[in-house]
Amino acid sequence: MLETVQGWVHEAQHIAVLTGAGVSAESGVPTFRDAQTGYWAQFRPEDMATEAGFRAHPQRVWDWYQYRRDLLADVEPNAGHHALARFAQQHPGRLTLITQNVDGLHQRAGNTGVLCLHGDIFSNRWLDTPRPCCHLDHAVAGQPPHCDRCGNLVRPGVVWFGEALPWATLQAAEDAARQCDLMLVVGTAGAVYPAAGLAHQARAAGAQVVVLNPAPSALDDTAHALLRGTAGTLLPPLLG
Ligand code: BV8
Repeated sequence: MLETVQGWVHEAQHIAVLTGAGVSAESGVPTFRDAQTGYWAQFRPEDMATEAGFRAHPQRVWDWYQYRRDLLADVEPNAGHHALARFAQQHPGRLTLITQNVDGLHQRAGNTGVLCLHGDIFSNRWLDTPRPCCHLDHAVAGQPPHCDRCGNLVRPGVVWFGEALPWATLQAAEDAARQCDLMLVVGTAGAVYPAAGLAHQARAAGAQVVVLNPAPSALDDTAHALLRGTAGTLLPPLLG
């Protein structure tokens, strides 16, 4: 099956790649659901990655993001990230990279123009619409940092559950899904929407869909081919 998909990659004029947390697993980054270990095992990520969760427990949620940021400080992009970046550099305009990940590892591997559906864990923004008194660079240190004039809290610049994805990014991702002739779905459980819906859109628009995952996923039924394996072992031979 790998040889067949290599042939599809060779023939495809426009490849859309949708990645999830699994593509960073071989860098040592726990996947979104595996990240809950130790102290954090008692909390559900779906509850913490929400505005309501942050408003109810600002210091807990802020500390959770700091914990994840600290984990990311010591990791490097893996062979899967590098294979995607190399292909994009060698074939300008043929690959659109769409990621659900907030870890920045695709960009650190050299991919540019990454469509980051769920934001960037290393960015911050105000929780409430900032007033003139709110200067992010003057936010008073704390867990979380906040405006010392009006108490506005600083929050991570990611898309929480229940929040809209950045409109232009989602539109670009949907355009790529509908216009590609091959979609590679790499390292995602396919449980989070509207991101997971991109695989369905690609399939419906006539693209060949390939799922790369060591385990079954909710998107397996969209696939014309399933490659059971890890991103770090499959992407280098697949993309050359
Ligand atoms: C929204 C940032 C509406 C935060 C994240 C239908 C349509 C629209 C919405 C919904 C819908 N149904 C439900 C919803 C609501 C919700 C949703 O999808 N809920 C789920 C839980 C059912 N969606 C939303 O709320 C979205 N917003 O729809 O807003 C709206 C519109 C207008 C106005 C207002 C509102 C927002 C969703 C974004 C949430 N934010 N991240 C943060 O990181 O803290 S999502 C977060 O979870 C990640 O970013 C990632 O996207 C997701 C985790 O998924 P995966 O990446 O798949 O990771 P997971 O750990 O689950 O799986 C890892 C996989 O890797 C596994 O399959 C494993 O086998 C594989 N693997 C392991 N090792 C490897 C590997 N694969 C390859 N190689 C390996 N080595």
